[in-house]
Amino acid sequence: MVSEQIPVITADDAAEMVKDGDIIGFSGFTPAGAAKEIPKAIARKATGEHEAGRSFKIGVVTGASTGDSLDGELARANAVLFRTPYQSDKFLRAQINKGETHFFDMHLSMLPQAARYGFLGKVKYAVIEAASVTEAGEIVLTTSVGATNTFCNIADKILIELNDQHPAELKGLHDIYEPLDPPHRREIPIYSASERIGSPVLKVDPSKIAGIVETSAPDEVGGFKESDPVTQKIGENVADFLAQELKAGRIPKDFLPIQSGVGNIANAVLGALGANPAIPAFEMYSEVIQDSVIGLMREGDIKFASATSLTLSPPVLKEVYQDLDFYKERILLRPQEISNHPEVVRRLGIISINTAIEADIWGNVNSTHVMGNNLMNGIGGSGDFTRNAYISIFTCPSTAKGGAISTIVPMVAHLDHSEHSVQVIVTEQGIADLRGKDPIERAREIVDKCAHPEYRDQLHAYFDDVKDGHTPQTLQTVFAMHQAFMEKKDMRGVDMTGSK
Ligand code: 0RQ
Repeated sequence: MVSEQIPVITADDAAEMVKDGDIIGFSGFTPAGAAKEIPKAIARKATGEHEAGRSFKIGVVTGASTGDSLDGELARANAVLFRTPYQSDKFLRAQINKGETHFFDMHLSMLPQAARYGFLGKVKYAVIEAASVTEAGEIVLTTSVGATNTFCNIADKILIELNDQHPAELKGLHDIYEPLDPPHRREIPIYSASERIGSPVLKVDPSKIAGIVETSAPDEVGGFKESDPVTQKIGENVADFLAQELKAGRIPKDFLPIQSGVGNIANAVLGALGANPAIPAFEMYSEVIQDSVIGLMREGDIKFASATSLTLSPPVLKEVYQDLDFYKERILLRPQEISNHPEVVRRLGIISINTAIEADIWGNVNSTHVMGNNLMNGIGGSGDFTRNAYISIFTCPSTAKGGAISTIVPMVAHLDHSEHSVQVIVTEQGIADLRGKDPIERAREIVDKCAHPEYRDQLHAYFDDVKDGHTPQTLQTVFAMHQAFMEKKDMRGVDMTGSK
């Protein structure tokens, strides 16, 4: 027991407090540090309420995606009224794409301030995971910070999952700092990736803690696929490009901090950066620390990593906990408002590397919607970094679905990152450097360097002989390749010459 005032309760007791329509801020940025037992209990309550003929849905606000115990369970119980800012759960995604759950896609750095400003409605409960809690309300968080600090500050009540999978020695891994709101905001005083500006503990008003649920549930982080020849080649291309920039003196010789997205391509890119002898040991100022970072840290290729979550598969997290002193000197977890802060990204000169679903020949990128309609995950932190990066890079395989989709298209079917923010596109075919190029020069660069050879002629046919305008778009045919995929499941062989 923490104190007489803070009761230890069951997850079902906690769920009982939650009412239909409540908005809840849950901890979690990826499955790392996500609440698990209380959302499962809320899902059980929702099912019971629905069986009794009563409505029961809650607003679910988190740091980013979470694990199956949160998004999966609540979606299967049909208990999600709205969801923001990011998700990657297949059940929830299906509900969102059927129009059964409202989802609004937000830049992750902006979620905490939007919650503080009241833009998301009144947050009733913060439901968070902790490694330890004191009577005075000092909380050591677990494998992520995300927006947990903000949720605790603005919620009426706090419910804590005290998880004994995480050692008390985690204290010192986190750096909790929340900016003042306008018109009183000052600069975020971070001048290097490893700079500490806040507190190792999250301080909350202990009278707001409505109860503690004791748990032992591990983070629900899946493993990674071994990189295949395509992701391997993308990684090598990114590393070659950065080595070339270094040699040309366009990147300082000490190198710059790296931000890297999540997933298999991101893992392969980091591996390739570590393996390239021309690239010196570097720092990361990113949002997610994945398995590959830990290996590279061990080998001395990564000197320091600042992020908001430690998204590690169970065996790698175990390795980190067994040698926590080593990693605590090299890893720092910050609130997502700070890890992704545009001001800091611009100041530190971060090289951003994120993944596209598709890119167009002008340099616009779609990161979120398949064929323009169906949400995949969300924009995540990719916009926070891309728009403010020293060099912004997007990677993707040149084709999807066995070659039937070209990821290089005449115009993206949904826009997340515009041509004004995207500087470099990399596929397994090559590197398109868009800096200082006009639209036609960019189109040639992207098609010739990044498109799959099977699609190059038809893409050239779209713009080669069109002389009309600065960006010679032809609206009648701009989505002909997408249309062909919708009709016959293949973008190959589409006649784009009709555009002339
Ligand atoms: O589907 O497995 O059913 O075939 O999309 O594609 O190539 O496995 O790549 O897992 O890295 O995901 C952009 C979604 C890429 C992700 C995205 C299909 C493809 C496959 C996945 P299948 P891959 P990844 C940090 C920064 C946005 C947020 C972000 C993402 C599936 O990286 O969500 O960057 N990014 N956040 O077949 C139709 C196309 C397609 C396509 C791929 N053009 N058309 N389907 N697919 N291209 C994260 C955070 O902020 C926490």
